[in-house]
Amino acid sequence: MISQVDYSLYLVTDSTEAILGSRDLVEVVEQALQGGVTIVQYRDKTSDTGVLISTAKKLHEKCKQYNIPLLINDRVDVALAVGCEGVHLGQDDMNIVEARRILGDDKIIGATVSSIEEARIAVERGADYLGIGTLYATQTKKNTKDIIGVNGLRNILSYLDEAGEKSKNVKTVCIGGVNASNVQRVIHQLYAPRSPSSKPKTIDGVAIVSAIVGAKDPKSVSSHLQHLIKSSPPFSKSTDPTFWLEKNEDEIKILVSTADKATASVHTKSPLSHNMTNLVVQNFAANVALAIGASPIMANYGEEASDLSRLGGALVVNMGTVTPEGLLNYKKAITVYNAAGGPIVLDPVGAGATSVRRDALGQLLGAGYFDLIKGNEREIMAVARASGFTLDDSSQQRGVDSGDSLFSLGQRAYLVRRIALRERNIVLMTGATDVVSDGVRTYAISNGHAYLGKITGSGCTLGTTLSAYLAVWPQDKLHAAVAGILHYEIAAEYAARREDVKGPGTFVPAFIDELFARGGLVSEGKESWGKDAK
Ligand code: 3NM
Ligand code: MG
Repeated sequence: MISQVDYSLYLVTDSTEAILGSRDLVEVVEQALQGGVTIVQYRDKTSDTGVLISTAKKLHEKCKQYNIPLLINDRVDVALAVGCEGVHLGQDDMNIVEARRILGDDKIIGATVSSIEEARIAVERGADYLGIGTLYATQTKKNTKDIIGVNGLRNILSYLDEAGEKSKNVKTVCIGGVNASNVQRVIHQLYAPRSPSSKPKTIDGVAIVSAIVGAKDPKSVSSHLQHLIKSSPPFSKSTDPTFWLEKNEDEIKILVSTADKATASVHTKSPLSHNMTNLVVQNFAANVALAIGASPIMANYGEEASDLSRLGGALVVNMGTVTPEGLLNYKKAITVYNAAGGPIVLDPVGAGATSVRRDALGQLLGAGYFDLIKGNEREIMAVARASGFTLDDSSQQRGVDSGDSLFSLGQRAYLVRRIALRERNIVLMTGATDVVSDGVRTYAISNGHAYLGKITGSGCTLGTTLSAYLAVWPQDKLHAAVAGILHYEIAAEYAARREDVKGPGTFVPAFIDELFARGGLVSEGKESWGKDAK
């Protein structure tokens, strides 16, 4: 029995007024069983032992009908009395070793853990599975020890992956705030290989209380959740990357021809570029979007996102002038775009500059999936930290300007690739040479012009440009990004070469003209780009 347990949709019950209300728990659980939950934990922190046993017996009868295991939270005695399949033990409950002695090897014993150390001990003591949390803050359990987020979970999973056979094989579920709006993204983000070829340890299931027990229709919610768990999220449309560029002329030719096609597509399809951007660049970003053939809307109010997300365009979240209210608006928009599968570009402007911005970045990374994250070196370093990497550099970003590079091209490429692999997206680090990667293929592009560093909003409007490219070229988001970068940077080169351009001021209008003129002509600049990176 134990080896075949399906942990994928793990229902944890709750009998409180706030969640169960006046309904009958056994009926609610039966509906969830009909909807497809794969394992049930009876969790009741307040009832007397007699009530616990009689309810558990009824639940066990129902579960047996559906061939689904029933576990009891905390109470080894209740599990014994009922003869159900096992127990779930919190950190303050009976020691796993003692519970095992009482229950025997055939019963399932699960343990709540929220750190690597707790995970190590639970595995050592013989837990069959770990309930890892708290993923997100939840009304259901207010006295949780730590909110560890996707990063904390990933760290525990990587630890288990590398700490020997026993921990590699232990089953895992995540718990805390999981619901239909985030379940696919959470599972997607918890798949975090260390290198392109490695198969990481993945989460075996999601444990859910309120989203099922508190639902009006637990059956349909469970079956919807089951469907979401089994299918890939709407934003993961692109094909799996399969190679890694080493100065490959054929690949460069493909990129050039793709870039031309994608550029033409932006013109013909005129995708919506929904910008939630900072006060400084709104006008410029709208002009750039128009010049490349996209259809811009500057809409910072989150409530507008659900209508806009249905129009086949893409969203830019640019946190250049972030406020608490702005952050709430971004989160709303991110949730609806993720659900609709519309691409999102995150531009973490000045993310390393203040603790407010670092915190905002952490919150955004926890709130959704970003198809592409772009930033200068300091910003991408802040992203790396927020994504759970430890960097030994301590330099403090001053403004939103990029500053001097601290790293070699190879180091920058390595960092970008690692973040992309972890976040399962595209990461672009801009600079004199831009490095862009999907975690497997990594390209370095040396186009552009120094004037781009002398005007405001050149990074932000590149984000706007990339959103349009992602919207029209979802089949390969990395190629879409490369196409957008080339369009943008080759236009800058042509603009800077114009006789009437004398400096940054005259560069801006010339640049907009060249962005407009370069539609479909990316291949003209090909002799000057395509350097590869490792
Ligand atoms: N244990 P919901 S969080 C029972 O972190 C429980 O160990 C947690 O409820 C932990 O799915 C939690 O309604 C409640 O957010 C999860
Ligand atoms: Mg407990």
